[in-house]
Amino acid sequence: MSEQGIRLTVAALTRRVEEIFRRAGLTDLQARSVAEVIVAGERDACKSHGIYRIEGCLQTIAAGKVDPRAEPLLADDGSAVIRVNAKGAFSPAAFALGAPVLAERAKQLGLAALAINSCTHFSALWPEIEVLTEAGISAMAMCPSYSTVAPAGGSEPLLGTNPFAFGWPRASGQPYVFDFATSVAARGEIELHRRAGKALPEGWAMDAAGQPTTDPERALEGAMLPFGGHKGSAISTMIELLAGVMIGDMTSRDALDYLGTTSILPHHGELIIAFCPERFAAGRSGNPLDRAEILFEAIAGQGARLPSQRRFAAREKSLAEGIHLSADEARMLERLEQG
Ligand code: NDP
Ligand code: PYC
Repeated sequence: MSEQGIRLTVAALTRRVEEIFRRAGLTDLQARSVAEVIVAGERDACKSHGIYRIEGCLQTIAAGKVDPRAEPLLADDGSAVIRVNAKGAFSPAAFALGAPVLAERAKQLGLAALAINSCTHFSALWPEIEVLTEAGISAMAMCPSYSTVAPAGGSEPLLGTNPFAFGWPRASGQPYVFDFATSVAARGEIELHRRAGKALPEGWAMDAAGQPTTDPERALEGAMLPFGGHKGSAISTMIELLAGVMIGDMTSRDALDYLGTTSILPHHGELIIAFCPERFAAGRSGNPLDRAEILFEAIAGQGARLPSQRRFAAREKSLAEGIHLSADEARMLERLEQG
């Protein structure tokens, strides 16, 4: 293989990743949905949740902390709260089951929520948000993780990197979507810095003694920092409450106690809240989707970019030219295919 690496179509990479997961014993639904979310990360240049995550998934299966044969179960009583018990499966399979009901219920009632319980969660949240914006629905998604982040003013891991994502549908073109860890950076970024032998930027993490560090190894042993000081710390705490405590699932501390390690993927729940903008506007002046466009144009008019623009540009390139994998990544894929 050339040291330049290889290019694969999205479909070809998805087939290969799906096959790795089938051979690891996942059901068809789990293998397909997990492969799709990982390849979406790679396609959109979100490397922290791309193919490097395959090994973490396989290690979590081997550790018996995710159930490869679990069939998630939907519980729908016709109300605004829809539940999917993942029964120990990977979260994308549970979301795939609940998402169509969530979108339909948000259109019917104006507002609906999907609570996913008992899942192993490793993915970016924007693929889920985009399913809902494609259905004309605005949505937010959030979940705990496991304790790796110190609250603002503290020095010990307690909160997770707790991602938060939001999406707004746009009639023409790509949706407005943001999706970020509530820590300064996703833990996956620290791991990628460690693998590349690169120092972290200042202000990402503390070592185990509570001192600032730019060494990824020491950061992984110590604590990450929330983004925006007390503001990020409060949003992260809200996620622990809504997507942990409120839905009767694990907080990040519970998840770490359950696993006893951060070397495999965390087990907890997820909350997705969906809104129908037209139902909320209820005939008041101005169509909400049209009014949103005025805001987006004003942002772009100042030369600022919208979140996800980088990602959408990467997607267009991947779809046109194929997904580029470095030689090391291509070798990793081959190694995992050989079992
Ligand atoms: P980033 O900081 O890379 O990006 C956060 C968001 O901000 C993105 O929507 C990004 O859009 C946007 N953005 C970045 N720069 C700009 C800019 N200059 N102007 C406007 N918008 C901008 O994300 P994180 O590293 O915090 O998180 C990465 C991923 O990790 C997320 O998808 C998250 O869901 C996932 N994650 C998952 C966890 C889990 O437990 N499952 C835990 C933590 C994180 P763009 O992509 O276009 O740059
Ligand atoms: O990147 O912080 C992270 C993360 C934790 C769990 C899945 N991704």
